[in-house]
Amino acid sequence: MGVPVVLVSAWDADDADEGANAQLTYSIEKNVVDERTGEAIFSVEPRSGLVRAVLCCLDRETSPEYHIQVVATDGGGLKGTSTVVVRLSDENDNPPRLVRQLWDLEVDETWGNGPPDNTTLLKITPKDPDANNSFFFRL
Ligand SMILES: [Ca+2]
Ligand SMILES: [Ca+2]
Ligand SMILES: [Ca+2]
Repeated sequence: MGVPVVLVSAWDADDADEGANAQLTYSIEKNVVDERTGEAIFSVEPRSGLVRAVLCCLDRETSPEYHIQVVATDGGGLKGTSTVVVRLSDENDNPPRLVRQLWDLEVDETWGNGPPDNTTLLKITPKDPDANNSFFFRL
């Protein structure tokens, strides 16, 4: 099923009372496929134009943006298309990683009362693929 993402709607100038001249069916022409399962990530309800996304497969760190092409087809097979761009917002779903497992340094024993001013002992850099990070360090 998936979560509703957007409702697309098309308009057909033909007479809605004349056969299926203006009876529209929605479909997805260019879909995005999950690389692991081969499953289509988006689906559209043929009558309403409601586009849904399968939540399992969305990952901003892998694909921050998706482009799909939605088509409206009338009863005579005439088509109109448009592109839907879906941008994922970020969830904090990745732990930060320190770039090294072991940090090895030597400290002068005369620094017992603190090192001279402006001495950088070690600069620790974490890596985190999420978009907005603020880190707290603790020894
Ligand atoms: Ca038509
Ligand atoms: Ca993620
Ligand atoms: Ca994230």
